[in-house]
Amino acid sequence: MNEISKKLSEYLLEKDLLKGWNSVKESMNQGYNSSFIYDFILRDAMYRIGEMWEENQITVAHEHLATGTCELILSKYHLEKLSDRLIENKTSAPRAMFFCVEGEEHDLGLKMASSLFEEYGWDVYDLGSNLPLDYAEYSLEKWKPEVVCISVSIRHHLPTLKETIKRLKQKRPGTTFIVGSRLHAESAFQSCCMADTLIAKDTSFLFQWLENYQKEAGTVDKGVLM
Ligand code: B12
Repeated sequence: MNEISKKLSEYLLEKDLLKGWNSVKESMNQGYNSSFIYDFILRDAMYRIGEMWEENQITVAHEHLATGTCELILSKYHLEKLSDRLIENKTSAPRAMFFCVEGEEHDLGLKMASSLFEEYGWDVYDLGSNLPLDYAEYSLEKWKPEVVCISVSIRHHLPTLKETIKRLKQKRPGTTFIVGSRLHAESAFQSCCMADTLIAKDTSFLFQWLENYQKEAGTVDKGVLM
C-alpha cells in the first residue's frame, strides 16, 4: 500500500474531508489517471479500513463514518472530472447500465466504474446497490444498454450473480456483461460467469477496455477528460 492511500485511510476515519480531498487532488496534480486514483488510492484506503476492523482496531461505527467520507470524496472527484460536461446531450452516446446484485450493499466499486464510463462520454444508468433482479430485467428492457456492469462483494451472493447473468442474457443476448468484484480470482466466482462475461479485477481493467472500445468503435465522443 502506498503512503498516500495509508494517510487517506486515517483522514477518512477522522472524517477529515478537506485533508482527504487534498490527498486525492495531489495525486491528480501528479498526473495519475482516474483508474489509478480509484484502485490504488481510494480502494486501498478502504481495504485498509477493512483490515483495521478485522483486527478490532476500529468499530463498525468508524467503518461507516469512513465509508461516508469516502463516498463524498468520490462524488467530488467525479464532478471535478466532468466539470461542464454534466448537461451535455448524450442521445448518440453508447449506453451502459450498472447495479449491484440483489442483497449487495457494497457499491463503491460500482460507483467508480460508472464514473469512469461517464468520463468516456457514455450515457450512464447507475441503478446502485441491492437491485432486485426483476427490476434489473425491467431496466434492461427499458434502457437497452450495450453494456451491463454488475458488482458483487459478498460470497453468499454468488448464486444470485449466476442467476442474474443467466436471466439478463436470455432477455438480451447481444449485451456485453462486465462483472467486477473483490472475489475476481476465486473459482467459485468465475464459475458464476458465462464464458463471454468479462471479469473486471479493478477499474484499470475497465480503463483498458474503454480505451480499446473507443479505438475500435470510434463512436464515442472524443473529448475524453483523463
Ligand atoms: C465499507 C464496507 C462495508 C460498508 C459498505 C458501504 C458501501 N456503500 O459500499 C457496509 C458497512 C454497508 C458493509 C456491510 C457489510 N459488510 Co462490508 N466491507 C466494507 C469494506 C471495509 C470495504 C469495502 C469497500 O468499499 N472497498 C472499496 C471498493 C472500491 O473495493 P471493491 O468493492 O473491491 O472494488 C474494486 C474492485 O473489486 C473492482 N470492482 C468492484 N465492483 C466493480 C464493478 C465493475 C463494473 C468494475 C469494472 C469493477 C469493480 O474495482 C474496484 C476498484 O478497484 C470491506 C473490506 C474489503 N476488504 O473489501 C468489507 C467486507 C466486503 N464486508 C464484509 C461483510 C461480511 C459485511 C456485512 C455482512 C457485515 C455485517 N455483518 O453486517 C455487511 C453486508 C452488507 C450487504 N448486504 O452487502 C466482508 C465480506 C466477506 C464475505 N463473506 O464475502 C468484508 C470483506 C469484510 C471482512 N473482511 O470480513 N461493509
